[in-house]
Amino acid sequence: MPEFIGQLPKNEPAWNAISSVQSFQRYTQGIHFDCDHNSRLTLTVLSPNLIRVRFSPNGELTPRRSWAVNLPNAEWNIVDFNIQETNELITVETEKIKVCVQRHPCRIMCFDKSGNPFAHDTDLGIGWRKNQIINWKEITIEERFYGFGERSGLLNQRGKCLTNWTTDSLDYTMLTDEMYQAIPFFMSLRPNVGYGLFFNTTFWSQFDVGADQLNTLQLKTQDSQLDYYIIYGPEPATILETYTQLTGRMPLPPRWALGYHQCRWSYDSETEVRELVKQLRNRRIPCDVVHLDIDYMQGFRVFTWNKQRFPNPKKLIEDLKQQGIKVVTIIDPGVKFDPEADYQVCDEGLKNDYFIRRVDGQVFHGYVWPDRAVFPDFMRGKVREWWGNLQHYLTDVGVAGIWNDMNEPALNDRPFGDVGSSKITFPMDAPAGDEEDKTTWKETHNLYGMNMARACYEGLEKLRSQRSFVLTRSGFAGVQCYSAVWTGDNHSKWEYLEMSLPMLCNLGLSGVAFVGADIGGFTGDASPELFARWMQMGMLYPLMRGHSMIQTKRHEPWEFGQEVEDICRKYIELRYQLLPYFYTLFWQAADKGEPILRPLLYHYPNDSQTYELYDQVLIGSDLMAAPIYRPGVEKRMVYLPEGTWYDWWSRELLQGSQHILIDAPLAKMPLFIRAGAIIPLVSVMQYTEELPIDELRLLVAPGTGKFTLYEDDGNTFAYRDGMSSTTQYRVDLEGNQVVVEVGERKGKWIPIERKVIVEVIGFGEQEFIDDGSQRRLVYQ
Ligand code: MIG
Repeated sequence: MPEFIGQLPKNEPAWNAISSVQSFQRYTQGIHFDCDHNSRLTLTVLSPNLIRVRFSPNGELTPRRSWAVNLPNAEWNIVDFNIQETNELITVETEKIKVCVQRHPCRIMCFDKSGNPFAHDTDLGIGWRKNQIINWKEITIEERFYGFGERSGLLNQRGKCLTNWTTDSLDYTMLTDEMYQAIPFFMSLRPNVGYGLFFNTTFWSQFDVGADQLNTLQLKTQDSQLDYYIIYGPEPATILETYTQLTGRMPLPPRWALGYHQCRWSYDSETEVRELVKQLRNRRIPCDVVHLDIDYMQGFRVFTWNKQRFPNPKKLIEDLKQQGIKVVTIIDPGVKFDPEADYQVCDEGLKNDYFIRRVDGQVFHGYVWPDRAVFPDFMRGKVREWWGNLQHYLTDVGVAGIWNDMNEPALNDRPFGDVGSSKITFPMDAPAGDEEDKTTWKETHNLYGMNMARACYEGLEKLRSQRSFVLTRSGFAGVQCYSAVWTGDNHSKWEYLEMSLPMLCNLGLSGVAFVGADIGGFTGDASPELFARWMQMGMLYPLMRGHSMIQTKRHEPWEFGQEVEDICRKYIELRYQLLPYFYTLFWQAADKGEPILRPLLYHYPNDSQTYELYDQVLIGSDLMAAPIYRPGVEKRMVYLPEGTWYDWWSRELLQGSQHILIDAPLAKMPLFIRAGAIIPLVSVMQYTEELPIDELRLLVAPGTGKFTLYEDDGNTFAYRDGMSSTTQYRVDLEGNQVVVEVGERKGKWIPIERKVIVEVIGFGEQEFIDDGSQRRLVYQ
């Protein structure tokens, strides 16, 4: 067992406290402070809004780890900063913020340029004891807290104690703490002030956000040093841009991955998969992807196929491709321990010593789906390379994406289902990582899932000439660089529908934009009403996947009667119409780290009405949805932020800065367009590549605004060599006229010849053949 997993015992020894600053020296990128007991504090200025704080009780800073997710200090441009010294304070000032270090007692205080304080240490400052370190900070009355990676419950996380320790949190509830993902990052917001904090520790860590003491934030870790980054905004968008500069951004996924995904545990034979696709196409339910869960394998052996049920996967996948369906297969990290059989994955791993060993040198075993299993050490480069290449067993037959499950890791000490079997993890003292940078799982546990996803992503990038789809259940800060994330085993209950939006929003505010929850709920049977409402909300999820557990009632859209099937079709179709809009949002995520699904506070950070608003969401900056998530409800309140809005369905004009009551019968999800919005739409297709896009429709809401449309081939890596294009559209009001300006298309990628129809709400349509040149359209 780990030394201090979970709450610390009450009778822990007292903390050693950082007391006074003795002296300090400036260096190119910051300042070193020598403190009492030989302890040392270092501030590094990486950007005018980004300061790294490190504290070491014994004065030594460990060198950078090979698996570190933060961009190295050396890769930041040297930034200007001033130092001022008084008897009490040493102040570091950049263009954006001031960080003051008080001498007695030593504590750190930050201020924006108007003098608003943030991220102040309390008088206790920093403390430490054996293998633990803590930092106490003040929380002001108005502050709210968001992000923290994957979190259940609603939006604002203040008042909770949030642990960063990846766990198979099946059956999670509103109150669950440890989740599949561990992302030690948050952002704090109050009117005019916003900052983010990335706690740079891979060890077990915890944020106590005013749970223990109402107005105190505690950062705790089992690391031997304190290492965190202060990221000043004040806008959430600035915080995220900087945070993702530090930890990375998502690569552009293939465009088909933005379509509808159909999944179940399991479509477990070729016949069943073909029948499913036949139903999808006959019923005209658009779909791009079918996922195969664990039963496609031979006895749950990863990288194999069950020959009885899938006699010719290559042929099957080829036939599905003809129908516009891509196949994604699940892979777990546990490799069946099968040395007697001729199972290559196990043999190669054993022969090359790729599996995790206990501290006594024995190969570590755990029990998962294939029964007794061994686990690759994904912290090692060679192992990742080997694993990455193993994906060829799947890509050779045409698989286009991989779904990484159980990688928290989830495993038991005895065969699944045995009496007394309990969840375990790798022994905390077992070695992990390469020889040059060896450690134990105490330090790398949180990184296991992300490094499995990384191995997969890097392997697929080598094996396929097109972009692939990667999905993972577990991850750490930076997981966005390799994979999309889904929120694991939710239930087919209204509470989980309600919780899904804030969960996905908090993931988005943690740098992970490509996220989704299982539509319909994984565990249990959805009612027709729940399913219809879930598909409406699911259409907003960046990853739109329906999934359900084995032995539950089937959850395909046609399983709930004609009315629900029609509702599902309507919302999946809407998703397909909005694809050019969504694709541009994915580009914004890849380019700037922006979330795709955004809580309202993201664009209205000074409007405190948005701070607790978890049941409305913005898709990009211009579309706002207010879904229904309770049974029997056919009306709801909607908050319209400042400005003017239009009802998506009736095109009615609505004044902002007010609450309205809106009708929402079962077939309707309230949806609004911001005045000044320009939303690109295409016609409905049964899959994203069904037809060439020879007609693009721009839906314009009168007002002032702009939108940059991003386009490329949607499939290959040519965009990295500049084969992409952007077009900027602007809308403005001039007297009684609405003027739409189409900018010149920039970039090397040229779309096929197409008609562009520009519809201004209330003013009618105009159209032109898109030759990439500038033009001005006037509406009156
Ligand atoms: O022990 O592969 O969260 O999506 O269907 C359960 C079977 C393992 C858990 C995943 C779920 C998946 C299921 N998996």
